[in-house]
Amino acid sequence: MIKDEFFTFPATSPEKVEEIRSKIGDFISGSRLEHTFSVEKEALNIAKYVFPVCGTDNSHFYDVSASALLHDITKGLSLAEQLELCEKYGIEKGEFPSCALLHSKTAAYLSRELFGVNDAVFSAILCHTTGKENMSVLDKIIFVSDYIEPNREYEECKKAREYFYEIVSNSPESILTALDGTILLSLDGTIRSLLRKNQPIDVQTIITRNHFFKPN
Ligand code: DGI
Ligand code: FE
Ligand code: FE
Repeated sequence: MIKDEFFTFPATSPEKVEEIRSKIGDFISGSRLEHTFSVEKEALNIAKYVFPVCGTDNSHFYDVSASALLHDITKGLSLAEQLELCEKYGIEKGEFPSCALLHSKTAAYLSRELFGVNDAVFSAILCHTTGKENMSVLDKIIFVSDYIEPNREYEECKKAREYFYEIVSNSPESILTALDGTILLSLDGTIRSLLRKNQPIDVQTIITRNHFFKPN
């Protein structure tokens, strides 16, 4: 049985998840809201395979829902608003401040202030864009479901989705290896897409990519 730090936290309550669900539309709308609900569905499905392997109890499904529902809560804010929140919460702006890179950090802090999310949920929201070394199982579930949820139509997302579910359907006991492999595919896809668009690559994206990279 794999012991993960995530499962040592007291779980988010069902009432808290319903409170979040009822308020999420005040922050995001349209396709972003659809993406959010799709990430929740995907993440709960992945957790259904992961939890038995880790011997966790079902109360932690509420952590999965809370993290998924809140992960992009600040995605609609302007860069100026993101920077204001960075100032307020003491968030490091990084070398190339952008909404793409700051929304995960501002979302984690805002979620903690507004909904009192636990440290496991805070971490999953905080690292959902660049990943990090030593990700918890919850961090990984959210990272992967954000990339492979069915509303994402990029070829690279579809391939990552196929890769993940092929492993899961053939050998469900390999789910944790499948998660790690999908994180690598996702980061490679993101880096390629950023290079095509001539965008800067956050140093954490590279660190995470190398962490998950397995030499032949
Ligand atoms: O918020 P989502 O669109 O659901 O997904 P996300 O949080 O994974 O990614 C948001 C955006 O961030 C996406 O357009 C790709 C971009 N991104 C990811 N890693 C990096 C990055 N942008 C830059 N400039 N550098 C990165 O390392
Ligand atoms: Fe995001
Ligand atoms: Fe997202």
